[in-house]
Amino acid sequence: RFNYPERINVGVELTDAMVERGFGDRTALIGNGRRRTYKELADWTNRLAHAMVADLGIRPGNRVLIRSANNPAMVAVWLAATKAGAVVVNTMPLLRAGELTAIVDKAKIQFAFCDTRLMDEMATCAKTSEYLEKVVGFDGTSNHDAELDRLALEKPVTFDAVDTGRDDVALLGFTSGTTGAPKATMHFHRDILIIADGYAKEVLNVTPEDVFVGSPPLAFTFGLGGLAVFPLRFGAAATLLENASPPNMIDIIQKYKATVSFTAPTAYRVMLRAMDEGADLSSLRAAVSAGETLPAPIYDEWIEKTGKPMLDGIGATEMLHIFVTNRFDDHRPACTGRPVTGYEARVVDDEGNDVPPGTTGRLAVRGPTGCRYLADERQAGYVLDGWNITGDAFTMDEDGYLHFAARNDDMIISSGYNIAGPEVEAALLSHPAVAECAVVGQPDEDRGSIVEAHVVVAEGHTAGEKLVKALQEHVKAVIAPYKYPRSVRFIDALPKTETGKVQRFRLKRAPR
Ligand code: 3SK
Repeated sequence: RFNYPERINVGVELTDAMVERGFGDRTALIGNGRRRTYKELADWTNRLAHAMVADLGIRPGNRVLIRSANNPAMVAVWLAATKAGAVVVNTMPLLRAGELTAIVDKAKIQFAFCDTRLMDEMATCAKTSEYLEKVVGFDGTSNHDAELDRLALEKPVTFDAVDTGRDDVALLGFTSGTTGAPKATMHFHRDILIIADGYAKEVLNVTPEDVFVGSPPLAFTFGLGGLAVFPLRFGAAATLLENASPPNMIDIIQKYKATVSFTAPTAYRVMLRAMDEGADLSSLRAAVSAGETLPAPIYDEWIEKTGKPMLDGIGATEMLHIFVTNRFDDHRPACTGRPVTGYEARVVDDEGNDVPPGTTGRLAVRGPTGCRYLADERQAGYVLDGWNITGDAFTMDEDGYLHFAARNDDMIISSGYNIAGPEVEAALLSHPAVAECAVVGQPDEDRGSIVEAHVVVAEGHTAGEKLVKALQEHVKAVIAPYKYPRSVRFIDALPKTETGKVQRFRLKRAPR
C-alpha cells in the first residue's frame, strides 16, 4: 500500500518535491503575521540546512533538539535538520531545564536549536547535560534576527539533501510516560509519509484548497502530523499559532477560512458557545478531535450546528498518529470508530487473548507504523507478537466499532495535555512541606480532567490556602507549568493497601 523509493528524505518530500509538483506559488505556512509559499519554504529550509552542515557541523544521524512554540520557523528548522540527515526531537516551549535535560540525555542530543525567546531553560540544560555540544538560537518570529538565521542568510537556496533511506530514523517522539525515565519512540522517514498518505488522505481527503488550524504542539506527533505534515504533503496551507487558545483559533478560522481543525473537545466546546454568539465557523469541513474522549453532547451539538460530524480518533506517539477513527460517512456518538485502513485492532486480556465483543480489555493495534522505543526494555511490554498494546482500555462492539473505557495508566489528560501523575508527585515531594502525596485526575467540565493533588503535610508546616498557592507555584517552577495541580487537598494519610501501595482510585470521583 505504501510504496516509497528506498532512498527518500521526508524533508525534501514536503518542500522541494512540492515545488516540483507545481505548488511553488501556493501558501504553505501562515504564522506570526506572514505567509510563506512552498517555494519560499523550500528556499528557507535549504539555506538553513547549509548553515547546519557547513557552519555548525551537523552530520547524518546527529540528534538535534528543537525548542519552540508552534510557528513557521519551527517547521522550517525541523525540515532543514531533516534534510541535513539529522534525527530530530521537537520539544514544547513550556518544558523546564530538568525536563529538557532528561530528553537530551536519553537521546544523547548534540545540537539544540532554540527560539531565542526561550533560551533561559535551554542554557541551564546545556550546563548540566553531558551530551549537548551546541545551542544555537533561531528567530521564532521569522524576522531572521538570530544566530542560525544570520548563518543561513547568504547561503544558496538549493541544497543536496542527505540521501537517507526510507527506514532511517528521522524523528524521535517523546511520550509523556507515567513512570520512570522518558520514553523516546523512533520514527522513520517513511512513517511520516504514511500517516499523511494513510489517515490524512483516506479519512480527511486533504486537498490543496485546505487550510489547517489547531492547538496541539508540534512537539507532539499529533500536532506535527495534523498541523505540518498533513497540509504540506498535499499542497495545503498550515496556520501555526504560538497562542492556540480557543478564542485565538476562532479568530484564525474566521480570518483564513480554515477548513480542517485539530484540537481537543475542550476547545470545540468553546467553539460551539462562540457560534451561539455569532462566530462563523462554517468554513470548517473537518473537525478532528483527539487526545481526550469526545463527550457525546459535544459530538451531537456539533452535528446539529454544522451538519457535519466531528471526527473522533485515537492515536499514540508510539504509532506516530491516529490509527482508529470515525469517518465522515461512518460515525457514531461516544465511539472512536474503526481502524484506519492498513491498521488492525483487537481488544485483549492481560495474556493477549481476544475478549468477547462488549467486554472491556486492552486495545492492541498493528499496522504500517508501530512502536520502536529507543534503547528501552519497556519495548518488550509494548509490542507482543507484533501487536502494539496501547495504554487504553476499550470495548469492541459486535460491528467492530471501538468504544473508549479508560486509560490503563496514571496519565491525566487535561485540555489536551498528557500529564503523568507520578511526575507531578515527584515535583510536589521536592517541596519541604510535603510528606507524602498522590496525584489523580478528576473529571472537569471544561478541561475533561484536572490534576488534583492529595497532600500529607510534613511536620512543622501548616495546611491552608497559603500552602496551596505555594505548592502550585513550586510545581510550576519545577516542571512545565501546565502540569500544576489545579486542586490541592490536604489529607491525614493516603489510602494504601496492606503492602503499602497507594490506592489512587480511592481518591478519584466518578465522572458525572
Ligand atoms: O490520541 C492521542 O493521544 C494521539 C497521540 C499521538 C498522536 C496522535 C494522537 C491522536
